[in-house]
Amino acid sequence: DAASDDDGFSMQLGGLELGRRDFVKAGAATGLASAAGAFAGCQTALPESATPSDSGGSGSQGSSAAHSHVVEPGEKDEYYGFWSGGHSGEIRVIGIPSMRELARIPVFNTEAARGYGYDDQSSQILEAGGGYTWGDNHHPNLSETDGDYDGEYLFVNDKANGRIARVNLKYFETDAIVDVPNTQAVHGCTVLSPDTKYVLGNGEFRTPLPNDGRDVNNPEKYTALFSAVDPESMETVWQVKVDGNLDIVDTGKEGRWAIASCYNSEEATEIQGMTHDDRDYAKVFDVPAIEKAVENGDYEEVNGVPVVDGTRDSDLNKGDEPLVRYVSTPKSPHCVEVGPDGKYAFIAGKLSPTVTMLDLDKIGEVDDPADAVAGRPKVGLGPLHTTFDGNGHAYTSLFIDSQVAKWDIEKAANAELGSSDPVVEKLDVHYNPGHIQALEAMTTDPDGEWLVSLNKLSKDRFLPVGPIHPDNDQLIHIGDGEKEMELVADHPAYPEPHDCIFAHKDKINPATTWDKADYEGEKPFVAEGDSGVERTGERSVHVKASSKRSEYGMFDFTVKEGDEVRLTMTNVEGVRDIIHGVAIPEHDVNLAIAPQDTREVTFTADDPGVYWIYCTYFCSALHLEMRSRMIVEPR
Ligand code: CUK
Ligand code: CUA
Repeated sequence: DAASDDDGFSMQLGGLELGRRDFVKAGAATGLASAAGAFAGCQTALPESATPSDSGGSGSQGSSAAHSHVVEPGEKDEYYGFWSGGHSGEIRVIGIPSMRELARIPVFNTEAARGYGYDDQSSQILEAGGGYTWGDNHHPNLSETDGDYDGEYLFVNDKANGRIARVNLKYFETDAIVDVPNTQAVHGCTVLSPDTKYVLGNGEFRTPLPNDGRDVNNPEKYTALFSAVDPESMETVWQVKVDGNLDIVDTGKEGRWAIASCYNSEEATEIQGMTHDDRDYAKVFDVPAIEKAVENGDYEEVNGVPVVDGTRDSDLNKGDEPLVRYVSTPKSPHCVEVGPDGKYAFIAGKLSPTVTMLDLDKIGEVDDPADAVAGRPKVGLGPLHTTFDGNGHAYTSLFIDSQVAKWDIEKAANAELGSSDPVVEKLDVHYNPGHIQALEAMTTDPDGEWLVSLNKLSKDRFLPVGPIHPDNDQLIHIGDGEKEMELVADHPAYPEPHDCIFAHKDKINPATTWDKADYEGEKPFVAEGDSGVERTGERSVHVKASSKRSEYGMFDFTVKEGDEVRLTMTNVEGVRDIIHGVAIPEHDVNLAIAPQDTREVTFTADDPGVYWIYCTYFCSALHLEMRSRMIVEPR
């Protein structure tokens, strides 16, 4: 029961249960510059009452940074950062290096400030994506051309409902969500470099195939799928059935290899079984070989998708060109990242203090995929994610040590497996980093300079806001990798980012107003003077109106009780940043319309009466007067 659980927790800590105050005092008295944190267990980070340690944590870590991240008033950031929002379902746009939040892009969630999930178009995107009201997005990816970000799209997974969404970076808006068939949890997600041929999604949870009630009590028949989605049509074009599950994925730079990590090769359904064996594996997918198998008809169609068999015993894995190579790794690896030159895939050990380097030039040549292991530096406790400065260094987050380990890639390739010699430097970060990301680290030409460590816990770093704390994203200066790392800023993050990706501002070209041509044929453009009400049926009307500062195209309109009202509203402004909103009290109507855009909403006018429509965006000195009346006459 709960009470004895609590006792058990204190007991686990032995005599180390110190109050936070005592602990801070003790730390100060002994002149410790850093304290606590390293005692954290793998799955549970312990509170402040852990042992002081010289190797980890950051309880009293301070900063008087030599490198400023301040962007002066009127100046702009150099980089866009796109943060996954975890189970908030959104993407956040943050300027680097200032760490200022610039925008939130609702993706799997509804969001009132932008009217997302309120107007018909965005409601249809959510509906087509399965009709769920939330998602758990972890891995944002930017579309690439020639291995570099082309600024067109951002793709992100939904772990909760097995989906992938696309954000149109012209408008910073979600424009498609695909509910990937046959898959329950899309976790790893990446684009196939160098030209975004596919968006690839890792099915993490194993389920019966199809999951329609068959085999529910036969876990040995469950399976996990690796999925390829077409980035334009957003349709799932093929899937690969594998042994074990799939965690995270990245691709080589040449469009051939996709490398995924796997835990639970035991295929167990509870943790004891999942952690029974000593080893797991990475899976290396040969994309052209998979395409060939699909072309040859070597698949089973399940829910409209060709599913090829990539399990170890599959005939398709027997020949010279196996679809999937299974590479043995230490137990429960976590992230896979491919370095900028595409030579190595870096597979973080999580339970093992090492990172396994897989030689992608060799993986297609060797008989035993284990012979493609090119290095395995020992970097510290709990390695989760790796990023790059483009100058030969890798930086790996250490979840348990609460540190970033910087290490030399070529040294690691030449060192003995398990050597810690390649480690150049370690920096204490706040509690329990997950992803770390450096500028443009996923391209062939990373920019170095800044790195962000996305730490899961903030504890006492910020003003307390109740028991649910923000995360702590820390900005770290890395320069060109020749100098020491320096912690520059803390940044509180609302739950719960996992990963982020950075693009230089020159690679992103957002529109400042809408381009009518982009929705021609889908929605009308209601010019001033085109406003009016048209009865379209016994119980339906179409209301069309324009909006500008500070009036709607109609000061009032009349419908009948019970009418289904389709309201089409255009913002005819040509000036950027003049948004008009449409709020209709007691009808759950909420539109946000950017200049030259049209939004539509359909609702029922159930109750006779007068309803004052008002504008939600403060658009002019007469914003409060920007009103219209919906008159609902009794039938
Ligand atoms: S996962 Cu969250 S910290 Cu979903 Cu990329 Cu590693
Ligand atoms: Cu339009 Cu306020």
